[in-house]
Amino acid sequence: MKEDIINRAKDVLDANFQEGGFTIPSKGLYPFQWKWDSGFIAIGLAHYNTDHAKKEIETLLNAQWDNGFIPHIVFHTDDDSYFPGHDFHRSDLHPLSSKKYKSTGMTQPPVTGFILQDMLNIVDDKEDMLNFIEEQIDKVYDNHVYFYENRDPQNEGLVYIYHNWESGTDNSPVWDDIWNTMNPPEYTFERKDTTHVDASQRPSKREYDHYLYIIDIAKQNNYDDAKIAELSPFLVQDPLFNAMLIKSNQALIDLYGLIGGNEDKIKRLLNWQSKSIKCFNEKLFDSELGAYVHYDLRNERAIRHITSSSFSPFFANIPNAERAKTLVQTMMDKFGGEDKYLCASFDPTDERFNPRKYWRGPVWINMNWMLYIGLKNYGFTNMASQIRKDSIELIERYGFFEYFDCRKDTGDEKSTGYGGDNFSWSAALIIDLLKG
Ligand code: 2M8
Repeated sequence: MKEDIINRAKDVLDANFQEGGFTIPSKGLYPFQWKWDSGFIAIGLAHYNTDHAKKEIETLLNAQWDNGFIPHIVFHTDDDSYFPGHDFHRSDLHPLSSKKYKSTGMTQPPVTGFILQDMLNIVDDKEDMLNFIEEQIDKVYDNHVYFYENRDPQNEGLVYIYHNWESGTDNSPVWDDIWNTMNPPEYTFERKDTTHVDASQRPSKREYDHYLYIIDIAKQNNYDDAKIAELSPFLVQDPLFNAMLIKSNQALIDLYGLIGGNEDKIKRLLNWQSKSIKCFNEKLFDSELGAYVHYDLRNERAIRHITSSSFSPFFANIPNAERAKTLVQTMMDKFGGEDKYLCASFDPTDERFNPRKYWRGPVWINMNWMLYIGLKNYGFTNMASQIRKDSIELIERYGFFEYFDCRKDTGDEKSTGYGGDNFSWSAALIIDLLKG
């Protein structure tokens, strides 16, 4: 059974691998290279095709801008089956954007640091991988410099995102609080996602109006970070994004240590690290909810809802032992129970929860993978095993879908997985969970 899933997962990844040396997340729905997808995909590939794993990271980092920024989508090909495409995003407006690759002008969670470290841990030929890492690591470091220098206007050690697409958790109910502060124009455009996936599983047209409007503001200012910090109606310190930055900081410290030299970089990383962890704990923990939450920097207030991102600090070793216990208790109370698969992406007890709609409730394999590792490292073995088991069961039951209903009994015999099928990171991370 285990070997069968691994082989099927490899088939999914191989079918999604493109001539240009990168893997699309899912045929039809997502026809380009996405930043954090590529990272997760490289982990799966590292288990059986090191060359492809390296290529995946190389092609992503090749699209880096001269200011260290790494975009969230790299448009390697002209494909009009996705909206909004490069002609809407117009990365060329930024003076330091890549001249070679068209991309978006926004980013995604900074996974690349910890991905390089994971790749090294997975492969047999450590020397070869360490050479590869040595070639690439400064690009990842420069990306962290970009974040700390441009995305932290109050110099707190916490970086902001200026668009919900930067979070990766696109239509999380958390963003509803921000949409309530905005009134964007009605855009006329042709949705492409809903030709691939039923509209009930995707964001609404009105949500897309908000998404496009924020991009328009950034474009009017040529994607200038200082202007965005001043003007964007969306400016959020996201626990998931910052946890990934902290996890990647640590990976860079460890990897530079292995490579040798680079004392200045290590020192700088260590400074960021202690400041970031301290502020993360002071600012983003909500003791009444017993969980980490998002902070709306534009409107200076916490967004008090629990999501799977609330638990992401486990992954980056952020909570102390006592707080970790509180956090796991919250997870059990709100997201756990015999009738549910772990871990819903949004609090199932919250009225905004929707079990089948994208990031408003469904289980996602990348979040489960991260929570599994975090909980295991903290010694919460039962909870970690449960997450691993549930992830495998979901894939066995439904296939390599993008997301899944967390209810074990949906009352509907015809229920399936949701979103895109043959979804790359679901395949890649199941390989890692099964081999790990
Ligand atoms: C989803 O996001 C894209 C926009 O970036 C979309 O809906 O068109 C998200 O789930 C995101 O986290 C993911 O990276 C991307 C590709 O899988 O799809």
